[in-house]
Amino acid sequence: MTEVIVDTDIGGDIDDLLTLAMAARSPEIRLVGVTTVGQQPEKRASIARALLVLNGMGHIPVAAGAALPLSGQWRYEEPPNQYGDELAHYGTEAEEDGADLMIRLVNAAPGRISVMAIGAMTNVALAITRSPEFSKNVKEIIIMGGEYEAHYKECNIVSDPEAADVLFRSGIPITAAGLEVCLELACDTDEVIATLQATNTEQSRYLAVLVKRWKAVGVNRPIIMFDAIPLAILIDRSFVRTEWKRVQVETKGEHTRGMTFSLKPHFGEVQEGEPNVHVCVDVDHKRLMTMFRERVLEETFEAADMKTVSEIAARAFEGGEA
Ligand SMILES: [Ca+2]
Repeated sequence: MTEVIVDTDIGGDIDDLLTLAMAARSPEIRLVGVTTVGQQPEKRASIARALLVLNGMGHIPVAAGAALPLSGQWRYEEPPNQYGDELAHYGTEAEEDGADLMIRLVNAAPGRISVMAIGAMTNVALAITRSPEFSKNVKEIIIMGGEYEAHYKECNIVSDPEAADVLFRSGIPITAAGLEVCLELACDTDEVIATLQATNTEQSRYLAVLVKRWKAVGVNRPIIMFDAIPLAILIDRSFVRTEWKRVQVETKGEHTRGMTFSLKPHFGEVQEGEPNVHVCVDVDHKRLMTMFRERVLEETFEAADMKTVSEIAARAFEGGEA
């Protein structure tokens, strides 16, 4: 079974929360840790930990990670919008930060753990630079990040271009879902809230409250489940079709800083350097949205071997990390 660390800026856009909920309800993977990145990472960790506790997974370590990008300054202020004081007591209790938790888990199980990075790549870059063994020991890193069809500063890369650059140069097997393959994963916010309320479980009520808080900030678009694609890849790689490309991150350009770059040759030119990223070029959006609906919104999905939340917890304890 695929063992997964979710590295997330949960509390910002709402898809992180809903994706983590789906990860907790997916028997194909085993969550082994959650790390947070972004402004006020402790509050983000509380949001994640409360969700895990609701799923009987309170023993899974959650660590607050980088509060600042490698450059020392975020592009704009974006404190977690879904946090409420009622979540304060779901503290992380972790003494290590996000990067150190990643390093500890990955280096203790060489070749076994995948990292799903769905925020800025800061924690991942810190893990790579702090531990010489990390890059060799991590199984793979699957990211939501970049834009591979157009010139666009996708949020997870532009938030910390230097960190993304460290990752893309690391030699770690990388799969990337760029912005262009995510946009079809849109769902109506009010319908999501209504469905969660109708489902009326402990988890769905929690999710509904947080989706409402996110909506109240005034995001002028539907929910887009960007971050569900890396999870889908971990559940079943046939969700996507990829192309093996050489990807670099622009860190200096006046107009291009934070863009991902991959040469599209007109005359057979070959880009310098070896391919380093499996870039998603096609995604089965319909199948993914059906899975999201069954597992998170309606909770109608019951895997044969995962009938109750307590069984989910029991499975996780099998790994001995409790
Ligand atoms: Ca995210």
